[in-house]
Amino acid sequence: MRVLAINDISCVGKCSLTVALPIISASGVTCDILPTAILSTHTGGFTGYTFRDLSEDIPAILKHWKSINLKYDYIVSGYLGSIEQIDMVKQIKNEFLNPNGTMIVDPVMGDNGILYSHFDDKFVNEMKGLCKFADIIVPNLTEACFLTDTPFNSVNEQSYTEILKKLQTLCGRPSITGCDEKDSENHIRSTVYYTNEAYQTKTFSTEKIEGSFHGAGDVYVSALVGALARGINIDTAVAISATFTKDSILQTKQDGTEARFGLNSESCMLSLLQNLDKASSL
Ligand code: PXL
Repeated sequence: MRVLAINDISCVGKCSLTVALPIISASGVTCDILPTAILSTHTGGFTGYTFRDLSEDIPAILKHWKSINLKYDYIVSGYLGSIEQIDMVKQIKNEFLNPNGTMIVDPVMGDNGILYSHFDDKFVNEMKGLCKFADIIVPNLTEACFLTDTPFNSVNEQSYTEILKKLQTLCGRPSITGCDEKDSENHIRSTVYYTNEAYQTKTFSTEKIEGSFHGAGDVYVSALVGALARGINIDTAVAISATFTKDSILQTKQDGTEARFGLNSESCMLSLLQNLDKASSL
């Protein structure tokens, strides 16, 4: 299996490609990368970061790849710095995804109800267009709200499946991460998603670790792509990825490192790989 991860390189802060490459590779599949930009740190929680847009380099990279007949089983896109790059991802899907391949779009745009720096309504609109090119989309709750024109502060537990249904107008297999729920004792955090069977909604829940943690979405989608590329079914892949993300958040909280430096997933990797192995031998 060959995966292409399209995302930025944030040199510090453990997100985008510095998370995608180790996790997808460790999952046991080939991961090639297309960097969209190089930043000294990511944009969430740091000021004064550098940002070099790599759009100019991408056409020549793609031309070379075409000349060596590269094709991918999975393409996963993440942080895109401009509308021009959204158009490039559509072109990459058309030219480099195998006919039976899977396109996964993580519509990275915001968190906690607000858009990240550099993004605006026009970008959100274009991102809706990119989601239509995807087989699977993995927005967090904030991004799901922007994609469906739902006011974030109007959302409650009952809204999740409604928003998921609205997302289906953009993509056949949407999911929403970071959905908070309360049961009688614990706060829980869920991923709601559509399975392969049409119109069936499912939920996978873990305990909620209080706090805000940067890069959790990137950790989740990277493990998900790794699991799917290993041939693991969507239900198990969601469960493995959400558990890995929760374990990484817990580790980060225990370590007491600053949220903006990303998740400490490193020590959770062994158990991720064991879970992947177990699931692929079933
Ligand atoms: O984790 C998402 C992400 C990826 N890349 C960059 C970011 C962010 C979120 O802030 O700034 C550059």
